[in-house]
Amino acid sequence: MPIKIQVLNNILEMNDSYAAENRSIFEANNSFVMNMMSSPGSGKTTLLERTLERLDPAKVAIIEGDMQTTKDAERLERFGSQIVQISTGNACHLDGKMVHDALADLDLSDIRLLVIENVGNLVCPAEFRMGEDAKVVLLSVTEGEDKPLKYPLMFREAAVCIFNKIDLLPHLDFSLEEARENARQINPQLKFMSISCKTGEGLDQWTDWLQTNMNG
Ligand SMILES: Nc1nc2c(ncn2[C@@H]2O[C@H](COP(=O)(O)OP(=O)(O)O)[C@@H](O)[C@H]2O)c(=O)[nH]1
Ligand SMILES: [Mg+2]
Repeated sequence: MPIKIQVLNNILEMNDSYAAENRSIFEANNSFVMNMMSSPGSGKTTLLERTLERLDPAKVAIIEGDMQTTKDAERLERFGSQIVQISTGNACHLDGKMVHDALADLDLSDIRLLVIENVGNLVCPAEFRMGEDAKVVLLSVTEGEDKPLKYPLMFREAAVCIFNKIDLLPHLDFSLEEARENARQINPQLKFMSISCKTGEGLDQWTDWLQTNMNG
């Protein structure tokens, strides 16, 4: 086997063993764990703000992944949920070990929902499992309908695809139907939601989905 491929396999195998350990910690605490992924600026942190306004913050914990700065964690601090920041430096994604290390700083015993906000990027985050129950991909309607076809792995791995910023649709040529069709080609099982973090449209469906999983 070529050496480069061997090395990559070893990295992914090591990642998977951390992911399995994380998984057993999540199960032992009965925490539903969601890995939130998107391009930078699609609205992950804003959706978390809207989510924390609607759920009991004592039951929610957050792991914030960013290459630089603690800005997102600072935006969420006011809700009072447990938050751990992971600064990835040059790494473009979170991985199983980073999440495993972050778990040392969280008490999951009362946590029904752990949200991991991944580094903003439609490519690498999809490749690294962290032991989560579900991957959620956000796509802002400003990004274009073709993104599921251009970045298929992320859409294949996701359980839910959220189209955000639908308040902007009147100003754009974006077709929700075309975007859904493109994503369905990649992943026929994908569940879709269309939301606006600005107007609140669609957020009930989102929090219903979360609550069903938190109680499950
Ligand atoms: N118009 C509009 N702007 C939004 C919406 N959601 C987020 N934004 C804005 O998009 C920008 C990036 O949001 P942020 O949550 O930081 O994205 P992240 O990088 O994915 O965490 C911010 O200026 C938000 O106010 C939305 O539903 N509608
Ligand atoms: Mg963010």
